[in-house]
Amino acid sequence: MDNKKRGTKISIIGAGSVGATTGYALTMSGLVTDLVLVDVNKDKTEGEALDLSHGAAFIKPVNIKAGEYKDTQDSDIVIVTAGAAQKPGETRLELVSKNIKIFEGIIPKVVKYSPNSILLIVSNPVDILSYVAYGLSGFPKERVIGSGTVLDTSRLKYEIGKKLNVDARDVQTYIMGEHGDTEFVTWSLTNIKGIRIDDYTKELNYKYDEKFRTNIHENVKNAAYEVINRKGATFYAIALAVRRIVEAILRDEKSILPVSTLIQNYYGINNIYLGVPAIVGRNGIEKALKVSLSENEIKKFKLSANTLQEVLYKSVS
Ligand code: 6V0
Repeated sequence: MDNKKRGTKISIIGAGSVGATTGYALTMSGLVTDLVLVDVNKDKTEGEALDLSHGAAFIKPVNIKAGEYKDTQDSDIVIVTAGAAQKPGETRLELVSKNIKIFEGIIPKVVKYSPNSILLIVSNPVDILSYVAYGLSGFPKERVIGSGTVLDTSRLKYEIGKKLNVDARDVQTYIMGEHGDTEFVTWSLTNIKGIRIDDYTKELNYKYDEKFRTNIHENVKNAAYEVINRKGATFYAIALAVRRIVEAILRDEKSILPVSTLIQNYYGINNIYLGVPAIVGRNGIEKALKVSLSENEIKKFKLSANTLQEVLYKSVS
């Protein structure tokens, strides 16, 4: 594969568990014609590229390469999953200074070769690093997207679906705020395919009370810890979440996804990246949507913003 773009090109910086699994999800999606993996660990990256390439007989053609930054030239989307991952017991926010340094090395090189790309940030803490990438890249805010609470929202739909014995895809709801410990459930917006959750649970005789809500929120908030404690990392579900965001972009779907985006004048919060429902299409974030939250949810949103602002302030000052 030369560097010239022929079809749809995606580069993934960081070919660890999340990067490689995202590559796998993308090769199966049929959305991509060129996939480039870049990582400081060359052997692993070459191994991943070969392993992915050997699926050639079962997928639509994709040129897959373990490369250098020059090979990422003219990417449509550059996904960043590089960096230190959470160790058991470590919070996402504890990763911040290590990963900011790594981003200072990565983002300028990405921008040099793909000045018109969309940056999709996945490394944690994803809201902070999306903001850092926004600053380092000089890209407009529309073209720097964090995976935000897309994964957490899927976990929430799974939990509610399991409790109410209904298809997770019929659960309409969001986790908003930080992808991390201060994230919260927008119960006030939650419905089952348009039916308010309190009506739905009443109709089907489920108890919908504070205990129900707290239980689900705790399970979602602690989901990553539960997986990391058992298998060391989470990667399948995030890879599908990333694939979903990529799909919305490449197909110009105008889908509403709770990605991390620059917050401006949102319940009095400004200049921070946080997960909020946004319209995602070929231009990236087409619009961050201001949703009506309850008093309690607004408080939680502000707490999430303040927590991240403090971390950001400490790590850049
Ligand atoms: P991993 O398996 O350790 O992979 C990280 C990769 O980054 C390794 O292969 C490293 O060699 C590589 N790397 C380190 N420094 C550089 C550099 N300067 N340039 C290029 N590559 C580099 O971690 P894993 O894949 O499990 O996680 C990656 C990141 O994704 C972590 O920050 C996780 O916390 C984060 N996740 C984010 C999620 C989300 O919802 N946003 C979900 C899961 C994980």
